[in-house]
Amino acid sequence: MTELNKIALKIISNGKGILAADESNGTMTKRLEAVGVPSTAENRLLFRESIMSSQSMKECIGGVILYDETINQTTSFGKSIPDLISSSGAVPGIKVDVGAKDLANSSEEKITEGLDGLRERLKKYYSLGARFTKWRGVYIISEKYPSKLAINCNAHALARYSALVQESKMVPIVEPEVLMAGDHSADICLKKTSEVIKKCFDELILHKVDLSGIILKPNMILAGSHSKNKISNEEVSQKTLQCLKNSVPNEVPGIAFLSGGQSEIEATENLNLINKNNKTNFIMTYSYGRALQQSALKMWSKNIKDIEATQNTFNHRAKMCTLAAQGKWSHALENK
Ligand code: 5MM
Repeated sequence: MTELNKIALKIISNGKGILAADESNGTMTKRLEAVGVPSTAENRLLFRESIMSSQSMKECIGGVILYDETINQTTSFGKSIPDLISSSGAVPGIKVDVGAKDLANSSEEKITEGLDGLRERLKKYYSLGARFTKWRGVYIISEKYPSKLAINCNAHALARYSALVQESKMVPIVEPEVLMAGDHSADICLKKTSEVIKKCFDELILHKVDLSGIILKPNMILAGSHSKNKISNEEVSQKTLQCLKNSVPNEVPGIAFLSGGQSEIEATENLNLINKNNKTNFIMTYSYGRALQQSALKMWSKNIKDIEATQNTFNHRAKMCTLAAQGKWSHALENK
């Protein structure tokens, strides 16, 4: 077992999952303003240190993805954020892409940037305590999209990023997110997501990335958010498993899904069914942003000093997701 494989397994084994708290300041500002809290560096830290000090950090969360601002912050009780995460037994991680920019010659699509100077930034993040990283490519679905161009160049960037991250002794999370927006069917999502993931692995292999030392972070297979033909949760799990079984090499230790705009319950129920029906060797867990933090953020916004209520809400959500990562979740437990 390589060191990278050990780190990956530490993050995702035994029902543990990933807290994706890597919202850039722009996105975090939208999230905070939506619940009526001013987006200051102090408030962003207060919410994040509250949930990152909760009990479920020890029991449910194997890794936390941070944003550059947060990995450099010190909590109000004097610990650095990476130390706070490590002291709960979880692994600190960092988003290293600098965002999705318009793709030249296909301006409705995006290419994720951040390769320039990445080797040097990785050294700095390692010294701050990070042991894994994240890079997200985004793809839209329509009749003509994602284009071959977007599929190829995002896969190339994800592979170059992964190779550099492994060189720096950290585990890359490879996140190709096929967005839910649109009126497409689940079968179109299945076809296009499979194409995207397969191309990512072609490039990862070309770039000699050690596949046992990565974590894949894909979307689930869903009908578009405006589709009239929604499918059942059972079908979501079956199609998602079909996609991954056919496009992910066996060496990959685990898959940590993004929630992508699903509600907290939907994302939990789908993950639970995926695990119940999983006949592959892949660990299937969560790397949720919104589906882990939404309720906690709402609760926190009622009284930003009431840390206990915020933590209770977060603990419940994390516990439900961890049960789902083991196929042990139920509606009854949700409402207990
Ligand atoms: C937490 O949100 C991340 C993106 O932030 P920016 O758009 O501000 O850079 C995002 O990459 C996230 O990690 C994943 O998409 C998963 O989040 P969801 O909310 O889809 O589970």
